[in-house]
Amino acid sequence: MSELNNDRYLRALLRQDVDTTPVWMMRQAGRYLPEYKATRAQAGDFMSLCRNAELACEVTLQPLRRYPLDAAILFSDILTVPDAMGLGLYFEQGEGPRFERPLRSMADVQALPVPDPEDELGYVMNAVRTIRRELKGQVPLIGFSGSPWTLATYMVEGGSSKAFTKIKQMMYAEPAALHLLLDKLADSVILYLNAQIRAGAQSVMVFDTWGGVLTPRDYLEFSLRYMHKIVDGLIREHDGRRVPVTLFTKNGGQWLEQIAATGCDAVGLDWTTDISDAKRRIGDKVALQGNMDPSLLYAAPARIREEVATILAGFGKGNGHVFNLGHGIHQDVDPEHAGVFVDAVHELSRPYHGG
Ligand code: 1CP
Repeated sequence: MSELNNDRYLRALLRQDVDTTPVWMMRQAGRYLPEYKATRAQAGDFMSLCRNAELACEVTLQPLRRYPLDAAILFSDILTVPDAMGLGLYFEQGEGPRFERPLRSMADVQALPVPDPEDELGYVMNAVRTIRRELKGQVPLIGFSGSPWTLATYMVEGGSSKAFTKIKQMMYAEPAALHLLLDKLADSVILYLNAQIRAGAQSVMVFDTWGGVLTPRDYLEFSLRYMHKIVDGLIREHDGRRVPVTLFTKNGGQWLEQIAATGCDAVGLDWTTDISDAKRRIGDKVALQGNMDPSLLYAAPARIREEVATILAGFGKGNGHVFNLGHGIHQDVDPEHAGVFVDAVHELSRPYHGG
């Protein structure tokens, strides 16, 4: 078993004792940091940054040099998987992600390959190995993927979406095609996350950013069912340690019990759920990750600290809380405010642990 200097994050996910509540931030490497923008410019574009193990490692470590974060997250993107399936991912200046060849029909779905993670996605595994080497056991490394449903939205819409028109049309007109797609994506994600674990990821998280746009019934059928398949297919122990799995559905507050029942170790919460309610509902089964509104980082330091204190009090005493934002950090926040947030979690959470 390789040694970790700080394993609070892994311990909290397993609901074990910690000295202070661990904290990291979704999208902690990114455009709010001037040093990220400089490295991205050096790489040329976003995908070149992801494909270069040394530069991907550099941007992964940048937020850890500024803040005493309790975890690092692999610098990559959820859309590497559809790209490896042949859809042709590209980013246009000032625009979101796009695909050259979006999926339109059952025939397109049938023709999709399940990518070999050591081949088409070998650059991600190289980044994982490089980051682990450079972290030198400072904190654990989180690997990740998108949920099948969330990946499918980009693959069918051809990019970001507001109304999800095309994928919902497919859902009603050709549900078998959508199920085949989701099943292939679940198989691809299992291989991809297991390869990340073998390469050195010490915990994995599945981002279901768009599960919350589904009706209550459709969420269970088209999103949660395939995340459950992933949880069942993952390596849960590696290098002598349990590899915790976190599932995060944005806007998923109404399904917490069903998410917790998949057998995952932790459930991510956005800011629209009260953490004390979440703890009452599922806190005896899983750890909770979250859940400050990322917009709070626009507030003054005193207000940020007050919000951190309120969330800590909501969770109360006991194990099983990983502090985070309820979604990714916004690109125009003041980096100093992120530091206020991280320090407030460590300082204000001590009374909730030990004794
Ligand atoms: O211009 C740039 O530099 C690119 C911006 C960017 C960044 C920094 C993109 C494009 N991806 C990333 C990195 C990233 N994406 C990480 C790793 C870094 C970290 O957390 O520190 C992770 C975990 C993601 C995950 C991701 N990508 C999600 C799920 C989480 C979430 O925020 O909801 C989603 C939906 C994506 C798609 C994507 N990739 C990039 C953008 C701008 C988007 C969102 C597009 C949209 O809103 O639909």
